[in-house]
Amino acid sequence: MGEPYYITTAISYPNGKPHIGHAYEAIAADVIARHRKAEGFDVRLQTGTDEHGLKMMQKARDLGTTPAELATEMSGYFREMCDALNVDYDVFIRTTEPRHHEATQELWRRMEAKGDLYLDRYEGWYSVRDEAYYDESELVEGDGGAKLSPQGTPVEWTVEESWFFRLSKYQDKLLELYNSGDFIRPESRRNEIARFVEGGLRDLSISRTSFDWGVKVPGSDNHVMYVWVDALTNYLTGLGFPNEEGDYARYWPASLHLIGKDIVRFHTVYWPAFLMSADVPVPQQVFGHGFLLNRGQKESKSVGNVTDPIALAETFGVDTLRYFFLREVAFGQDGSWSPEAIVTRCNAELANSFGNLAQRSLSMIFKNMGGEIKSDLEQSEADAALFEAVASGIASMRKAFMDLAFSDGLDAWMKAVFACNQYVDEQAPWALRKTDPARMEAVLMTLFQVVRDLAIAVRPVVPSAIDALLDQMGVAPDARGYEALEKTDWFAVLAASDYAVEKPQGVFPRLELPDDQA
Ligand code: ME8
Repeated sequence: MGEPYYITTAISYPNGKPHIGHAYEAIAADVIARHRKAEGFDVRLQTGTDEHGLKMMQKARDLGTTPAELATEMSGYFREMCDALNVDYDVFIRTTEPRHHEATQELWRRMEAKGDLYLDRYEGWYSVRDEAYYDESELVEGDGGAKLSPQGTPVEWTVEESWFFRLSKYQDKLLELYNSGDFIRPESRRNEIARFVEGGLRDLSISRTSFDWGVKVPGSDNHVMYVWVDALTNYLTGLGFPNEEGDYARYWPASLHLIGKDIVRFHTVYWPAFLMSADVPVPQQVFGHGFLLNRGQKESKSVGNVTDPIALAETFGVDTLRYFFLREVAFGQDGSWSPEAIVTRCNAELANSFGNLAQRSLSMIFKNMGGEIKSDLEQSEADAALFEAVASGIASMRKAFMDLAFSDGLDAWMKAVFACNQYVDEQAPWALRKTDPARMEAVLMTLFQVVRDLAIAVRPVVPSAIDALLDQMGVAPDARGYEALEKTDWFAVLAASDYAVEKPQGVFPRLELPDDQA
């Protein structure tokens, strides 16, 4: 078994249906997971829903239902979204599960045993929308002088008895963690967090007494834990914590927490401090991705531009959407989408470039060689040069993907596709059919191989379309990982296989803008 690689998404608030930002994060996490699998890692992907807290309680009250019912209904939609987008998670966790209460209470007990918890009175600002406490100095002024959180959400003055966590004690250790490696990415977010922590940390209020929708504090029955204490612990619960054998022993510490930029502070200040206090190793990396905007605008109910990601995938295709998100957005930065941008990008790159290369190569093999794959062929310099160009493009792509630079990686992949299309035009195999059939066969077999390799390389991004393509090429389902890309002699690969080309059918159809969006 390969090296373990445990990746998690944020767990979403199921106070409504999933939006496009949720889809973006889930897709990115799935592409990372599939890519690491292809690279030979033993991958585990976890996602889920974050069901406690005031925000859930208030939403349920507004809807005239209970938070438990609301969570169950909405959590189902998040799971459906993952299935619809081909997000192949290993664990879908809900924080209302009993095993999660146990894990969180155990973490609490360990922090308490360390002497890091004390009872006091909290007086300060709280944003229900962010489920976050803010310092007076962090607040900004909204319309009419209203006080808002730095995220622009309303805050309310809160006074109650509360358990506190000695966050201040961990300031130096946290700074050491940020300086010792790649704990926070991208760099800009690392700097932002380091500045925040250097500015001094106050102890954190970590329990509430004014409502009861949460995990009970051990020994303090009238307190429920602050929702972020319980939410963050989901990453441990999914591995069977507090049982430290089995999955926990294999996969903890997590390799990567993939989250959005708005919740980096929780994951890189509070979470590692809780873990240090409980003597649990901290995760290896937290990556804060950017926000996805709709034509440059935040989606919101008041603007009326909220998009259902499942409907979007139905309109344009799941693979298309996955490719678009990773190709269009520089990972870590904000990105913008629109129907026109999806159609333009995916037609140019998937349909016209790669799709067309695959379709015309396989059609010629099917028509002119009866779909048969041959290996006893003479290689020309042009063939060797193409193999070289494709191998180096794929190597760059893999390197970029290891570094989570998806857009750059796909750019390298696309350049290799261009080289292939140029090769087809220059070699003009259709003209060789009568004049030099042996050469035609060598050209078509060269194309077969580069299409196979380019397909395998991009499979983590567009898995369904590539599987349909590899089926048509007779590539066995268990021969689609990156180990299939290792080779010294290109034609020898064909000799060792029982590939055959079926009547090909395009796997990346040309898209058109739907009438209502044209
Ligand atoms: O924050 N573009 O849940 P959530 C990209 N429950 N990503 C976006 C986005 C957008 N427009 N809007 C939100 C929570 N996200 C907590 C997490 S983890 C222990 C608890 C991202 O449903 C957001 O940054 O508000 C977060 O990573 C994820 O979607 C879930 O957001």
